[in-house]
Amino acid sequence: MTESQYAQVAGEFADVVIVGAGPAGLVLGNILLRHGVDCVVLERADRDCVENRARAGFLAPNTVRILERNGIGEGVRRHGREHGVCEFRTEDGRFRLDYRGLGKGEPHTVYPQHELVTDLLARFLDAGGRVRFATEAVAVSGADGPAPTVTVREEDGRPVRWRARYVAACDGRHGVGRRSLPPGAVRHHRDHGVSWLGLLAEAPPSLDAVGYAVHPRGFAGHMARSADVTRYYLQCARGTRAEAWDDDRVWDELDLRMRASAYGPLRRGRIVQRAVVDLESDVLEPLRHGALFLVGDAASLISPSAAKGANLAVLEAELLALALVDALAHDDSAGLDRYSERCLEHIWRAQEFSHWMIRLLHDTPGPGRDSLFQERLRYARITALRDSASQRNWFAEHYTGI
Ligand code: RFL
Repeated sequence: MTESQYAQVAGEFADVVIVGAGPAGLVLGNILLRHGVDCVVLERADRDCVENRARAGFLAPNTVRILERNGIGEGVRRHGREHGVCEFRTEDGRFRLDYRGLGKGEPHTVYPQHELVTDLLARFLDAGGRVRFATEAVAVSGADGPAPTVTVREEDGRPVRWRARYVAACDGRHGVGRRSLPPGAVRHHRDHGVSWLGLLAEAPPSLDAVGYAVHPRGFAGHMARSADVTRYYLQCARGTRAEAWDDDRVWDELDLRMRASAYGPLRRGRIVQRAVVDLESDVLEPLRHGALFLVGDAASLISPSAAKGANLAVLEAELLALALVDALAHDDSAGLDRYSERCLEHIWRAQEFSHWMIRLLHDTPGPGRDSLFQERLRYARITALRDSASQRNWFAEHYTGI
C-alpha cells in the first residue's frame, strides 16, 4: 500500500502510543494511566503469547522498588523469592559467593518475566487501559514534527493510523522503532563471539544458588525460576541447531560441565524450551528522535550473561513515564530532554558489567587472539573473585545494581 493509500485509512488518537506489551511497554503504560495520561498499547502478538513467553527471571532490587512505588509490585511482593548466592565451579573446585551480604547488601528477586508481564497487563486493563493485540506497527512517521503517526496492520489486515503526541517504541530489537530512526542515529554493536543454548527444564532447581560452571568444554549455567522450573545454559558452537540437542544429550552435558560426579547429579526433567542465543550487545544513540523514544531492548540489547535486560527496560520505562507526565500534565519537557542521556548512563554501566561477566565465564575467541592468553586471563579473573574481598564486594554491587 502506498503512502497516499494509507492517507485514506481509518485514524485513531492517543496522547502516547506505546508499541509493544513487554515489561517496558506495560510499566510505561501503567505509570501513565496512574497519572491520568491518555495512552494505548499496540502489540503484534496475541494475549496468550504475551503472557506465556518465558524469558528473564532475576529482578534487581531497584526494579522491585520501581514496581512498588508505582503501585504495580503486588505480584512480585507476594510471589517473588529473594535470592542472594552464586556458586562457581571451576577446574580448582567450587566456591560460593553470598552477594546478598556484600556490596549494598541487597538480593535479587526471582520472579519469571511472563508472570510479571501477566500482572502488569491485568493491572493495566483493570484500570481501563487500552491494549490492541494482534496489531503490528509497520511504520512510525512524522516524529520530527508536531503530529507523529504510527501505522499498524490489524489482525484482519486492515491498516489503521494512530496519531499521537508522543510515540514510545517498546518493541524490542526487531521492532518498528529501530526501523523508523532518521539516518543520523548511531548503533554501537558488539558480537561477543560466544553462543549459548538456552534451556528451560520442567525440573526443580538442583542448587540453592545461581550456578556458573567454567569447563574445558565450555560454560554451563543454572538459574532457578520456580520450585518446578529451572533455566540452564550450555555454551555451544556458533551455528548450532537447538533441535540437535535431545533431552539426554542436554542432561549428560550439563552433568559433565557442572561436575556432577564431584558435587552430585542434577535433578532432571523434560526440556520444554531450547533456543540458541548469540551473545551480542548493542546501544542506540540517542534514544530520542523528536517525539519518538526508544525504551528497553529497542534502546539497547544486552547479552543475558548478567541478567540486566528486563531491569533496564523497567528503569527506562519509569524515567520516560514520569517525563511524559511532566510534559503532558505540567507543560515541563525538561525530563524528556534529559531522557536519552540519563538512560545511556545506566545502559553503558550495565553493558560494561555484562561484558566483564562474559569474559569471566568464557575464553572469548576472536581474530588474532591467543587462546591460551585468553584462558589465563579468564582464570585470573575468577580466582580474584574467589580470593579478593574487595573484588567480591565490587561484584555484588554491580551484579544486583542497575
Ligand atoms: P520485549 O519483552 O521483547 O517486548 C517487546 C514487545 O514488542 C512486541 N513487538 C511489536 N508490537 C507491535 N508492533 C511491532 N512491530 C512489534 N515488534 C515487536 C513484541 O511482540 C513484544 O511483546 O522487550 P522489552 O519490553 O524491552 O523487555 C526486554 C526484556 O524482555 C529482555 O531484556 C529480557 O528478557 C532479557 N533477559 C533477562 N533480563 C533480565 O533482566 N534478567 C534475566 O534474568 C534475563 N534473562 C533474558 C534472559 C533474555 C533472554 N533471551 C530472550 C535471549 C534470558 C533469556 C534467554
